[in-house]
Amino acid sequence: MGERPDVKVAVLISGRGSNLQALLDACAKPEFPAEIVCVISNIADAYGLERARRAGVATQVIDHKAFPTREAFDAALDTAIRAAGAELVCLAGFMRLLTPGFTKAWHGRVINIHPALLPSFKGLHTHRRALEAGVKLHGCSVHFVTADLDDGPLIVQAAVPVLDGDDEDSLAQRVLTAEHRIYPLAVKLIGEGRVHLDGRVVRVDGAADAGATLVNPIA
Ligand code: NHR
Ligand code: GAR
Repeated sequence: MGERPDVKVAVLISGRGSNLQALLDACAKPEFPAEIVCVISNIADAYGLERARRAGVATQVIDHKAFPTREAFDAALDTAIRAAGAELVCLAGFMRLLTPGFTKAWHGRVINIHPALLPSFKGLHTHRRALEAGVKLHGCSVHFVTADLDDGPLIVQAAVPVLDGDDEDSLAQRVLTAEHRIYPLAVKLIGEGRVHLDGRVVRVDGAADAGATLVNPIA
């Protein structure tokens, strides 16, 4: 009584789907306030589709190459997402830029996980570029999606150290572990109705601040 229904989520993927798996695992817990109603991939053999099937979640392949324009592809996405009854769209390694028409129609209801501490390292190859830049702290960000790439309001971020001897793979793995923690957290906060968009800034109700300053290296 008085409980809000679970938020219905569509997850869009293009690949291996480890972030999808983290969301599936979170949603399998009875107290988690979200339900994944469909997984959509633009790539027919994305491994994430197998993860969804195994979890008993409906899947759909919408191949961007089958459409004459980006607008037509996005219209097909929109139709499929609405047909599934989704209220929130989670991009999880989804590799196609969304058109302004789509991001406007879904403003405040599409989120993405990006493997960098935005606004640093927008775009692709974030770990390589972080190593080249010599940053000592790197990480990941969950943000609302707007028409501008990797530019939307930030919801949750996690920082990880860059360690001596890191290569792209070891750094990616450390960041990915943090992604699997903060993506379900962000969906939980939205499902609980605690996330509020205020222009470029997101407010999270009733959240504690991180306890500590992360310094790297320590000497
Ligand atoms: N769409 C909009 N409008 N805004 C964002 O912030 C988006 C987005 C779609 C996806 C995820 C993203 C990332 O976190 C994302 C954010 C794809 C590209 C890209 O250049 C860039 C960023 C992201 C996803 N895609 C090429 C394209 O032409 C295709 C690349 C490929 O197919 O391999 O769409 O990094
Ligand atoms: C993740 O690291 C995600 O942050 C990143 O791709 C990986 C997908 O892994 N996303 C982007 O770079 C978006 N352009 P996954 O398929 O195992 O979740």
